[in-house]
Amino acid sequence: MTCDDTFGRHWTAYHKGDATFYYKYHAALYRWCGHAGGFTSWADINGDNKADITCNDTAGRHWSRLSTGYAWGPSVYHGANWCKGGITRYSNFWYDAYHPKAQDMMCDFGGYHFIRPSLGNGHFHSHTWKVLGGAWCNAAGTKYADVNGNGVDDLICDISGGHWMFAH
Ligand SMILES: [Ca+2]
Ligand SMILES: [Ca+2]
Repeated sequence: MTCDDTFGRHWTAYHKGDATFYYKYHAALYRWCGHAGGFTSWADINGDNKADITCNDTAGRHWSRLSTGYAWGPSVYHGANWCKGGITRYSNFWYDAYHPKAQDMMCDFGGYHFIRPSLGNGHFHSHTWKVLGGAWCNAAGTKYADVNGNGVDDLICDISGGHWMFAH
């Protein structure tokens, strides 16, 4: 369970295994991703089962800090003008036998979907691939989840009560 506010403050609640939680305010992350247009999303980008914090903004800039459990690695910048005007999401979409759980950087832009695969070490591939040949779904209705249970996420579309899926 995580909480992020517009001032760039971040909290997490750790389940202690006895139905109680340990709440931690991350002072080290204060003002990280608190700038205008910035939004935080949590994803395991290096595939070590610890959710990492990412920052994405409306200028298409992206940063991340790897979780070491209760502390954070240095801020890593992943470049600008990527997914500007679209919606950046993180998904374990790319099959990578060496880092089977590392989440990739996805961009849903109108009906088009793009991926920068995770390199499994907190960095992303410099190249961007288009996921499908043509337009499919829209950015707001696009979701990623592993529906068929094969270890990589499938592409899901929910629009106005209709539901579609591209399984892989
Ligand atoms: Ca991680
Ligand atoms: Ca799947």
